[in-house]
Amino acid sequence: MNIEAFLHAVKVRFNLDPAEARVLIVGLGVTGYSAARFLLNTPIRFAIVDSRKNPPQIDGLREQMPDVPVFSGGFDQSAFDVATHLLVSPGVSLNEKAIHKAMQAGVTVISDIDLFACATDKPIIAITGSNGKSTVTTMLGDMGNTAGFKTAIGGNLGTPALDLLQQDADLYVLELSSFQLERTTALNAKAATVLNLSADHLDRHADMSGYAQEKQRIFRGDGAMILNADDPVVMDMLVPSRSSITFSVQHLADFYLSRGETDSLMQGDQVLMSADELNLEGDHNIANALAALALGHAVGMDINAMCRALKKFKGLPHRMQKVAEVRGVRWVNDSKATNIGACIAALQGYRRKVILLAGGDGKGADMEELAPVVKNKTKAVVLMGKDADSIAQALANCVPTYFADNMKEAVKIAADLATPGDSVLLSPACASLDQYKSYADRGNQFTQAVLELH
Ligand code: UMA
Ligand code: ADP
Repeated sequence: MNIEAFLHAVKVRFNLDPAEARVLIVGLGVTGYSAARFLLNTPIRFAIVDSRKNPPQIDGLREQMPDVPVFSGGFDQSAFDVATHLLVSPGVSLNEKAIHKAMQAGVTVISDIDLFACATDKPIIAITGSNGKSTVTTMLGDMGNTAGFKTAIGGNLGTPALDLLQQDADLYVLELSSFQLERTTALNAKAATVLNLSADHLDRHADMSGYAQEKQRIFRGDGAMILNADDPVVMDMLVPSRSSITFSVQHLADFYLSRGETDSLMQGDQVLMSADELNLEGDHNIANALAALALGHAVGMDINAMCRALKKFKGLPHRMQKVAEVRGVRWVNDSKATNIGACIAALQGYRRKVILLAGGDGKGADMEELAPVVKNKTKAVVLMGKDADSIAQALANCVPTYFADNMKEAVKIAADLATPGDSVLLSPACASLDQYKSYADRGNQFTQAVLELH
């Protein structure tokens, strides 16, 4: 990193002058810790606050930077009182009283993504949307590396953006959540997309339009806008004066799916590859591939190299992942379906009715939206977790519903209901944290329970 250029950028962008600024990092998860490691190599003074008594990264931090002040076990007002800038982690709501008060007093809120954007002059591809972010981000990593760009991928995907700067990359691909975007102003991605929009995180955002507005912030700057022509809310974000590329699985677009004897991925009138060559289930994954092609094209990746990478792409774990076939029943792990849109996309891919395992924390979404597709595509639903009762109410009169206390029980109920030729799909439409450590833990417990059926 060129430190002079970085300090100049944060001064211009955020009036952040090391001589006077005091940055308070709010949250000591992986984001807060990465920000602390980054700021330690600059002259900027900072402290950290976390509401948890034992924040996850406290031991590493105390060992690596014993002199940095850390306030834990609450949002200590005295820490906020002296701050000129707050770097707020994505897991912390901006509606927190201490943050709200600081903002009203004129303190500037920034994000780790802002610091990242000020620290690099390399091209950035930025990806958001309700579903498909991780898949498209990972596809682009493979495509970029195949096309000869040293490509680093991260953000909401897992590796915090600032840690990516340690890699010697020519191109950065960032998956960004609405929480990250909500507090980011400095990003000027060379290519950015909102893949799709469906209800999610309505426990944190006031309503769908507030959620869409946060997502739209990914287009700040003057880079290419990559837009899903099948999603009217996304298409409304088009700024006519900007360069834009569309993708669609329903009709003609810059990158689109042509249906025929063999379905093909197309760019204009050029056939790029057949849809069968993509080793992934469902139209939603074809949409993801088209979005990735459009994003790669916007930053100058070779189209043939991108297609080569797509043909090798095997998908990510916990997303429509076949776990086993037991006594003629196919078991599929889609634990990453943490919202309604993902569950609907999963169900729509099936021709024959499935047994669905769902439930968890619905995050305030209206589960009635699931009813039509559940009616058409499932023969029974097994529900678990915090919102099992309210989902059952929303699905009343659609199909028989069953309740399970845990994953093992849910798998047992589904196994009793299934007959050879059936599929059992874990696609919960809910977050996992009410009963599991993470969506991956939920998916692993599912896999384990299925394997024990043998
Ligand atoms: N927390 C507190 N008090 C605090 C700080 C955090 O209780 O003072 C809680 C939060 O409410 C949250 C948890 O701690 O439940 C983690 O929050 P965090 O901001 O410390 O999270 P990080 O460890 O920094 O991880 C974040 C993203 N997490 C969230 O947005 C909740 C990670 O996305 C991301 O991979 C990481 O930054 C690197 O960029 C995870 C995620 O679940 C995978 N994202 C959501 C999603 O994909 O739906 C948005
Ligand atoms: P994200 O990072 O946005 O959560 P993932 O690629 O991890 O996206 O996929 C999350 C869930 O959404 C999985 O259940 C997956 O099958 C589903 N999914 C992936 N792409 C799409 C899409 N374009 N539209 C709807 N659902 C999708």
